[in-house]
Amino acid sequence: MTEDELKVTTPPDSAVGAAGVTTALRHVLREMGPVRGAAGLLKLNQPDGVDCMSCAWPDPEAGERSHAEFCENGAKALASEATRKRVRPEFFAEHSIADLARRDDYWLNRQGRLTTPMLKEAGDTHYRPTTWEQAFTRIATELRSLAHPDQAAFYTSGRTSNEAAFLYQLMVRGFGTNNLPDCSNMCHESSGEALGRTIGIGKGSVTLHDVHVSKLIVIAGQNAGTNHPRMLTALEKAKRNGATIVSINPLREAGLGRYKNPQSARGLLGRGTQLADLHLPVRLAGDLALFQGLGKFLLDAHRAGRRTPGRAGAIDEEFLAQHTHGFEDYAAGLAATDWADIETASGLSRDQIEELGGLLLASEATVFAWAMGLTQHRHAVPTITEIVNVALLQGNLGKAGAGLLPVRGHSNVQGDRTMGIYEKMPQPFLDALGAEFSFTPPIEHGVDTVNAVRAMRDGRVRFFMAMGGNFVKSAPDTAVTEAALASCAMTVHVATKLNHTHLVPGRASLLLPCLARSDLDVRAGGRQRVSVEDSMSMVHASSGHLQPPSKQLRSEIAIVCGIARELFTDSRGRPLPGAPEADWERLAADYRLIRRHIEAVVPGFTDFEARLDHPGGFRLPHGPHDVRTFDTKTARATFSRNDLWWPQVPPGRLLLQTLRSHDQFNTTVYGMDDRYRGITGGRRVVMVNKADLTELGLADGDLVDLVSEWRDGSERRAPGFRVVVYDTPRGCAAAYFPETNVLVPLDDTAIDSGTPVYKSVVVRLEPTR
Ligand SMILES: Nc1nc2c(c(=O)[nH]1)N[C@H]1C(S)=C(S)[C@@H](COP(=O)(O)OP(=O)(O)OC[C@H]3O[C@@H](n4cnc5c(=O)[nH]c(N)nc54)[C@H](O)[C@@H]3O)O[C@H]1N2
Ligand SMILES: Nc1nc2c(c(=O)[nH]1)N[C@H]1C(S)=C(S)[C@@H](COP(=O)(O)OP(=O)(O)OC[C@H]3O[C@@H](n4cnc5c(=O)[nH]c(N)nc54)[C@H](O)[C@@H]3O)O[C@H]1N2
Ligand code: SF4
Ligand SMILES: [Mo]
Repeated sequence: MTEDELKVTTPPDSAVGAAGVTTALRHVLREMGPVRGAAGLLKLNQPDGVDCMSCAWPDPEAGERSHAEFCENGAKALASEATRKRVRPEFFAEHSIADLARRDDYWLNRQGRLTTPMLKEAGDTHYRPTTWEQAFTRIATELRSLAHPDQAAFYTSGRTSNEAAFLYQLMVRGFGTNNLPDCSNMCHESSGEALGRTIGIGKGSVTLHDVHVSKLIVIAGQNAGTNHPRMLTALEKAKRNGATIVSINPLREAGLGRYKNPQSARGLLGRGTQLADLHLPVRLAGDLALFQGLGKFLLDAHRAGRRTPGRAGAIDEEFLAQHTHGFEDYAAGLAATDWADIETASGLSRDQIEELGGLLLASEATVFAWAMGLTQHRHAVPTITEIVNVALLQGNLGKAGAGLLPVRGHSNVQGDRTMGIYEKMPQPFLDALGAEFSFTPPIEHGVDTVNAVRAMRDGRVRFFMAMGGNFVKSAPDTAVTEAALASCAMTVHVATKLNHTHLVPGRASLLLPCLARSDLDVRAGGRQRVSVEDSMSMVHASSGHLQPPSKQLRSEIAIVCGIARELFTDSRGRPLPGAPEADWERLAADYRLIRRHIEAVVPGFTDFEARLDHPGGFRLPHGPHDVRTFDTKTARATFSRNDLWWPQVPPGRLLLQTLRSHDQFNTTVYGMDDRYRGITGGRRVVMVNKADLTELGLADGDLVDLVSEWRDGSERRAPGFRVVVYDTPRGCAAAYFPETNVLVPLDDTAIDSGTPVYKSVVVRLEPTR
């Protein structure tokens, strides 16, 4: 793809419609062909079918689903996963690792599904085929050779099923470490941290029904039209029930403009439904200020005697008295905060903020939704606690149509956490795990993603295993992360498709191909299903049904069991002293046995197997939502007092956010078109406000290098980006991830969550020489 093919047009003001349907079908036909394609699509998100592997948006009640219960990006994800193309051993014989490492993610992904376990030993230039038994022995030998279990780290990406995740963390803890970094560390960690300390549970409180009956839905820092497309259907339903919708975003994302529902003739042919009633073009990282402004507005309105329908005043004094702690301190903090600072930090006028304040005042039940636009900033945790503050003020928690909704990314990232994929899992979980499998799990906290990179870089971690994901491309500071990974004695990758991380091997490296979610999974105990948990704590079954790409593939579960058996048992299959007591072979043959263990260890899974039979699954308990109980120190929801902070950008510099286009799933690039932003045919673009460009002496179409400047004086460069004039607030710019990850300093992380600061990188634009 050359930059000459890059085309920029005015972004459309509507989303989906017929263009979404044709794009989806084109991908499916090209990758899967008509028969396999139709079989795949008809089972996607159906109660007896496959849970969509793309995002974590929930499905409607089983009885309310249509025959085509998926979106364009779900179809693209399926096409990419269930493609008929194959990467066979001959491919690796033909291409050296160094040769493949020069290809981009788009090319790598298009080569197809991995088919054979591959091994690279020290000195090898190529991956070569190996057997599963050799692979397992090789891994176990390497792990046993480490001086301490903490010299190994085990990453998880969020597509892994509950069952695989549960066994994986059991294996890791059985080995003796809590080094379980995951994609969540780079994603909603800030939300988990903020919610954990304020409402006592790190998960969102909202159900799909709440969205449907909400009066006001505030969506901050989320591009739903691209990243959670079926959220638009839920918003359309809310809208028909009378909801008002507000978008808080530096960009005017097309998804919250007019929505053309592909499942109705009106949507396909007509003008569609206008979703957002109000758009607040907040400055990058300005949401803390904005929500403080909203808090001030509500308190002033309350003092002035104004009322929210159904309440005695603008705020819900009864809820505050019964359920919260720390209000006085919070209010004192707000009183000391200046409107002038709020305006500077947010880039919004007081009038604009008060317009949203007025909507809050008029709403009986408000939902607050957010995603990466809020979580990937230095002050992400305090920012999200300010959303909680505003929600608490009006009692918008634990009642129909209201609540807090961090919209998760990967389809099972929330479930993986529930299953124990967490470097600092609470002690009661570890105790239950130890009791169930008669061993003593390690208690010292492990490394998160950024700390895993640091530990590899510094030689403290020498073994790295990844259950899915594309670690070197998704982590920050690409050059540092690559060097860190390459310094390991062994890297192990369980994956469906080839990506760049597999081409940055340690001294030895294993590439283990696994079944994907849409693949039929038949084990000794018969056809298997797995379970997943979505953004709204709904746990349900997923059963693959497509013919797998190769007979050699194993499920993630079978792979974990294979390694664990080698690591923990003697030649007769008897547990070694101190190892978890588990029958790894039987667990790999019949996943119901895994679910029985989950039931015994993880709260909320009573009667797991039977409840999984229920079409649509079941919901895990959520204290604040269900009964207004809060598992905090004071047993109340906690207000937070935060200093107003926002990033200072030196003159001549811009604040850059790195985000997704409409044609990718994280590091998997499906194509070159960001249709909703009017940018097609290329990805090396940087979107900049017109006035900033003029001031910088640049023009639309210029070719520039992006150079990030960090506070320690270090600089990082991403060369050759085409400038695109775009509607974004002054001082703010945007470019796609993962091309821009080279610019993000490893040590630039959010306070208290450790999430890389992917959405506010200080950069200068230098004309490319
Ligand atoms: N098709 C598709 N679906 C996906 C993914 C994918 O890559 N492709 N990825 C999945 C994953 S893992 C995740 S985590 C989610 C991500 O879903 P999103 O969070 O929607 O993803 P981003 O593209 O990072 O978009 C961030 C949005 O926040 C806005 N924003 C950036 N900074 C700020 C800010 O400071 N304040 C405010 N108010 N807004 C800001 C941006 O303009 C953009 O609209 O999507 C999931 N679903
Ligand atoms: N600059 C910047 N960086 C970011 C972000 C950002 O907004 N900006 N977002 C961050 C976020 S929110 C996230 S979640 C991370 C994502 O980080 P990761 O989860 O590490 O990355 P993905 O691109 O989702 O991983 C894709 C790979 O997973 C493998 N895979 C796919 N399906 C399966 C499966 O079923 N099983 C197995 N074993 N493997 C599979 C394939 O090999 C594929 O190449 O990136 C983060 N990085
Ligand atoms: S909204 Fe997300 S989970 Fe639903 S079909 Fe689309 S990509 Fe899949
Ligand atoms: Mo994510």
